[in-house]
Amino acid sequence: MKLFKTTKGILLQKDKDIYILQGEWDALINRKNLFSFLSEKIKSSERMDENSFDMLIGTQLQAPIGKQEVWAAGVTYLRSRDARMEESKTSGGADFYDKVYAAERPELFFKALPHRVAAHNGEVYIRKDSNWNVPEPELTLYINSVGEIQGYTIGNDMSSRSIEGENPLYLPQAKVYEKSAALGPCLFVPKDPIAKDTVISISIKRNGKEMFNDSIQINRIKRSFNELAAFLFRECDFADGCFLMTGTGMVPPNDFTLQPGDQVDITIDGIGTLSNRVGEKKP
Ligand code: DO4
Ligand code: MG
Repeated sequence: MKLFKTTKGILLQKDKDIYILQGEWDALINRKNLFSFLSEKIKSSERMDENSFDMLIGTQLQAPIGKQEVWAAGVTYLRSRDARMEESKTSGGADFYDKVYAAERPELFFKALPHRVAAHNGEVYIRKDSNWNVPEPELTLYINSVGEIQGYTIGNDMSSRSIEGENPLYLPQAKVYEKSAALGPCLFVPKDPIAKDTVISISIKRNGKEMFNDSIQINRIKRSFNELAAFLFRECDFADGCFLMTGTGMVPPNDFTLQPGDQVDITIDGIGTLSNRVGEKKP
């Protein structure tokens, strides 16, 4: 099932059927066995026709987030480790990426508060003080307040490679700024954990021309999703649950940087496509 958060309320899509759910987003999603709860809830929920659904999704869609913090895991795929070792060669920081890939403790960092998160079809920003910017397509977990993964969405962990490459201690500036994250288009709530052969793919277009595309199966990740969630919940409480981006397995070639106007489309099997135009913070 898929949950869509709109300015007009919460919509649930189950195969071809659409339901309007009563209730508030955070209270609705933060529970044990969300799939079973939603399966019961639709029995007493009003239906919506496909045209009204398409109209609401086209004009009123929000990111599938309420009050949750967004966290991110890093260097969970070999491709990310290698790209970061390369970009930090001259700063002397390369060893840190190699070590964290192999270490028991994963890299976890705070990514965004909800107001910095772009929705599907919204703008993501690149920093004006960075000359090397990339999107990071990442399967993103929704974890309830007791640490259990209840759903999935598509995440874009926008990153400045020049700032992080200059010095790994600049990571928060490379990663955290206005509209440096996107989530959407929906929260996917499957009966069972997401399939290990799920494919995540990215396409970047400039003036309609494709500049980069790539794809990877999520089973290429070094760590399990439960392991990442468990580390995050070790010493943090999340009253409304939280979102955790699980790291990128795709990095454009070193001569590529995003420009304002670029179109970034990230697709994950079973969830959909998260589309964002690249912009910059207004002065
Ligand atoms: O080590 C810095 C961040 C890594 C990251 O965001 C990723 O691997 O996706
Ligand atoms: Mg990332």
